[in-house]
This record gives sequence, C-alpha cells and structure tokens, in this order.
Amino acid sequence: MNKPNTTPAAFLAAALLLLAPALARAQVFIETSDAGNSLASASTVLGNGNMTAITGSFSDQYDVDLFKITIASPTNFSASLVNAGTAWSLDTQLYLFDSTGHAVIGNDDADAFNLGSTIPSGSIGSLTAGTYYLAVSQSGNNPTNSAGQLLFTGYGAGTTALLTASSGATPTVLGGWTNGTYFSDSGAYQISIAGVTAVPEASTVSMMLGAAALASGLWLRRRRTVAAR
Ligand SMILES: [Ca+2]
Ligand SMILES: [Ca+2]
Repeated sequence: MNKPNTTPAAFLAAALLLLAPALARAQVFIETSDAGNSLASASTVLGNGNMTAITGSFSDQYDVDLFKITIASPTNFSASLVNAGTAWSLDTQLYLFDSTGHAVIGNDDADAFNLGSTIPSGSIGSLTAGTYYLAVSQSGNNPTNSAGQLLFTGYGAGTTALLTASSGATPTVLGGWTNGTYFSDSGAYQISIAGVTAVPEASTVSMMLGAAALASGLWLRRRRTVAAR
C-alpha cells in the first residue's frame, strides 16, 4: 500500500476538491438587482475563475446595464449576445469602456442576420489586462459624455461596424445615454464572454480561507498523532 500523502498541500487539494462544484456554478454571473447605466451603478461580476456568461434582462427599451469585469486574457477577450439566452426580438448593442469610462469598442449587430451584438476576440489590438465596464443597451440608445456628445464613432458605416472612440467629445468619459431606441422592447439576454475572470465573492474567499485552515488543522493533528505513537 502506498504511504498516504500527508502534506498540507495534499490536504488543501482535497479540501478544494470538495469546493469544486460551488466554484464551477459561479461561472455564469446573473444580474439579480438591476445593473445601472453608469460606472458608479454598475454590477460587479462576482464569482470564481474564468467567467463564461452574464445573464440579465431589459425592463424596457431605455434600460442599460453596465457590468464591471476583469479582463485577464486580452488576446482571448470576446463578448457576444448572439446565443439562445438572448430573446430573439431584442436588437442589442454592446459597449466596452475602460476602468475610468473611456470608450474602447462597441457593436450593434453581429452581422446582417443577427440583431444581437458581438465583439470578436482580437478586435482590440492594444487591449491590456485590467478592469473594464461592459455595457448592454438597445439599438439607438448610444453612450454619451455629460455634455450629450457621442463617445463612439462608426455608426454611419452600417449597423454591423465595430464602433471605436470618437475624437471630438469633451469630456471623454461616460456621462449618459441618448435614450433613443428604434424598438420598444424588454426581455432577457445572455452575454457569452471569454478572457474574463470574476472578482472573488466574499463568501467564496471565506470558504477558501476555511478550507486552508481546515487543511492546516488536519495536517497538524495528524503530525501530533504520528508523534504520539
Ligand atoms: Ca439597468
Ligand atoms: Ca443590434
């Protein structure tokens, strides 16, 4: 029989294995209370490890939801509303802002056949890891600064264009939305995401600390037991 592995690392690994189902569940972030339309009122994407999706809903055509995310893998970052979790009738827009609200990239329609929005991986050459805000609105409800100037440009190139930061806006940060939409609609959406990691939830941090404490406690007890023999 093999000698049992009695190191603290082995105990910790066993304890973390017990937590694995809880960690796996947290890969989809669900908008539980309404995510706001500003940096200050955004919902922080809590969970563990790599996030695969954000789900939420529009209460009406003027609803805008911002999510504070951590982009850990800039080359893999992508976001898309083209999936079964987005109501077929919704004409969405996606916008990415940096940690202080500057325009990064946006999209209205993924292609001629999809009113859902997509930011494909590799769309942003200069993207760096860090905190960002991902906003979802309905088509025609566009982000502006506090003076009502559009923060993105490229709308004239057609609804499938990737939108980039406009050059003329002062100030250059998010301050409002145009509140003009083409369709009166509400419904559920799902943003499939990649390259994003969650901000650890307080409960999970305490679970992890608890697992580490349990592991070191078990290891010490075993050592004392062995020493007493
Ligand atoms: Ca909202
Ligand atoms: Ca759209």
